[in-house]
Amino acid sequence: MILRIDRLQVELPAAENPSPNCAAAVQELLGGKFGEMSTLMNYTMQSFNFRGRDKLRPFYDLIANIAAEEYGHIELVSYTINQLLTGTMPQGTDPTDAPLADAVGARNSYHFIASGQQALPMDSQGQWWNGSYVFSSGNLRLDLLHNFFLECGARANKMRVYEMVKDRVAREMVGYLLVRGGVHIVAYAKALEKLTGVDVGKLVPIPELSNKKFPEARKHEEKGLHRILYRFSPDDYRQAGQVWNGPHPEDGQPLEFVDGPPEGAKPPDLPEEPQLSAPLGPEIDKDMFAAISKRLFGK
Ligand code: MN3
Repeated sequence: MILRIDRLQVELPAAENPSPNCAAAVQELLGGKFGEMSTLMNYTMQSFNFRGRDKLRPFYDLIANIAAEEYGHIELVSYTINQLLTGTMPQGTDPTDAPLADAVGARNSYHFIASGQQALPMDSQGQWWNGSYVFSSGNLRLDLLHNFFLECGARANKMRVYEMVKDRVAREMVGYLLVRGGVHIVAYAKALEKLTGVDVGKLVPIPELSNKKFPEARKHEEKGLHRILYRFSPDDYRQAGQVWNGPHPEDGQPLEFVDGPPEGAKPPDLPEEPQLSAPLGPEIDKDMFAAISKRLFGK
């Protein structure tokens, strides 16, 4: 079962400069091959398919628990896209004025035609996320090696999107997810180390750029978030702590398994899409509305 908490894992600010094309770029981190939908579904399927669970319980607990965290990551990226799309069509609400005219020039027209200026399960090129991005081989070493690679690829994509999009909402989201993705890289490295004895930690960081170069990531690392694995369950997945322990491979600080999810923050309230849902725009005749009201209610 999945328990759901109506909080975002980290607080997101409103966009300062909403932009459809920035929103389109951020879509890669949601529905791209290396996006959060892929990490979510890879670890979810691997946990459902896990054989030898009782014998290999710490590895099962690790993969299943990280899958739960990824659910909150697709939520964070979606809210970022929504913030970047909110307020980008400024022409008002009269359909004859073509209030969505600017959307014709947007890279992703699905944002304006197929949704109400909202996130969709697709990548930055408008290609739908698909199940072929999921790798679940049934071999634990192979799956862990794949997950390590997937998280490193995801990290490269996050850095490039950060370098493309300057708005604070995108950078806050990427900064936080660079830190959390970094935890997952180390977690899969530690898992491979415990399973085989190989020192995968010597490979990190991939790419070589440190998270500390990104101010929005650095502030979380200064609070120790790169050392913390959260346990996303009221009572289960406790043996993940048998993998998540010892020193962090980059700064040698001790890893910590925290008993519960992060405190998180309230999700932002998104306004209605004015072009479709404004029954009382400035052009509506208030006298006519009053006359209808009088006929119906007698006053
Ligand atoms: Mn993630």
